Amino acid sequence: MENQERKKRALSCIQPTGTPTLGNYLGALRNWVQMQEDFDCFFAVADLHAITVRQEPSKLRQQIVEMFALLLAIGLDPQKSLLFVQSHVPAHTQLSWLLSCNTQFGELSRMTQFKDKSAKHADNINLGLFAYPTLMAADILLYQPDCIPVGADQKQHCELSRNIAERFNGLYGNTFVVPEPFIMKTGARVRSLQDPTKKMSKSDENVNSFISLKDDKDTVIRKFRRAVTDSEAKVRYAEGKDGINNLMEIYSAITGLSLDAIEQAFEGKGYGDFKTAVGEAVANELTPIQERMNTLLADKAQLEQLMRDGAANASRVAGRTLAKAQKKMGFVQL
Ligand code: ATP
Ligand code: LTN
Repeated sequence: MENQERKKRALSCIQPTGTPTLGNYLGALRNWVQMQEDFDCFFAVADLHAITVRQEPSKLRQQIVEMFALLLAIGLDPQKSLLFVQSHVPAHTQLSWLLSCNTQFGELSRMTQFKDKSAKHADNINLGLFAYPTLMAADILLYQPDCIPVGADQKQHCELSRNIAERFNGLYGNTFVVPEPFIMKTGARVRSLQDPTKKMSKSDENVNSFISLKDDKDTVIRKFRRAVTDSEAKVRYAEGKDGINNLMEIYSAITGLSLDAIEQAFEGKGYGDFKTAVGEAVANELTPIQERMNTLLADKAQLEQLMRDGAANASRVAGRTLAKAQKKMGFVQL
């Protein structure tokens, strides 16, 4: 309707590489659930991005299904948000080629994730790893979103997507909405429990450094109890207390309490009590998600149907943008 304001559109994706961590949940996934109330949302499992590093096919297949189930289990509702798997919508790879020809080698060389991953996988620095940001730009621009909710580490890729969109619009005429990255504050950067100067990452070799969304209650509490802290033994947020700051931020993100309120609540108590409280709060948040996930995974036919519906709806939107970009660049439309 003309006088009814169009809801702003949001899009984000998550890679099905390993089991997501508490970092992925607080930094990305949980915000998506809140956003679906106010935005017209598109969320995808970025399986094509996952193969920029070597994946075992049978494991990848399972992780894609599990990640899709997780999106549903955390509370994303297919009636409110469009949920799909990236590889089910061929327009992503098609647009990515058009965008590749409008992206400079120098720009891609500056991406810190490319540098990090090249160092980490020195035996497989493939073209896909280098071109990753152009595929990500295609994921985004196909759906003409206004904003991209992501963790802080994806800001550089989002900026590049904006630059690509602006350049394309400038060269060929207005084609893409230029989206804003949307970085949530609390829990925006959850850190490793073993080395709080690093981000919590599911690909860390030390399993005690991260909370997997599949960890059971005892494991969650045990990992928090082992978290690296400092020797002050005082629950307060301050410079140089990275470990405690991280635990306070996690606790705040889960309970909604402010950092001040947490300091007050744990006044005079040691780190042991605090770590147990954080562990319990996190475990209580994760248990119902794990239960829903198990129910969903038990009905593969229903999951596949939801994937099919998502792919069909996403393809309609993406196909329109792809056709527009092809036409503007001079391809012959049949
Ligand atoms: P990998 O360990 O394989 O590099 P990852 O754990 O960093 O992966 P991604 O799949 O790259 O996770 O990220 C999915 C989303 O989760 C992104 O939006 C990212 O910004 C966010 N995210 C990942 N790790 C964290 C973290 N520690 N804190 C907050 N957000 C995070
Ligand atoms: N690169 C992102 C995942 C990703 C994404 C996207 C995020 C792929 N395509 C589009 C937002 C929008 C990551 O590694 N977290």
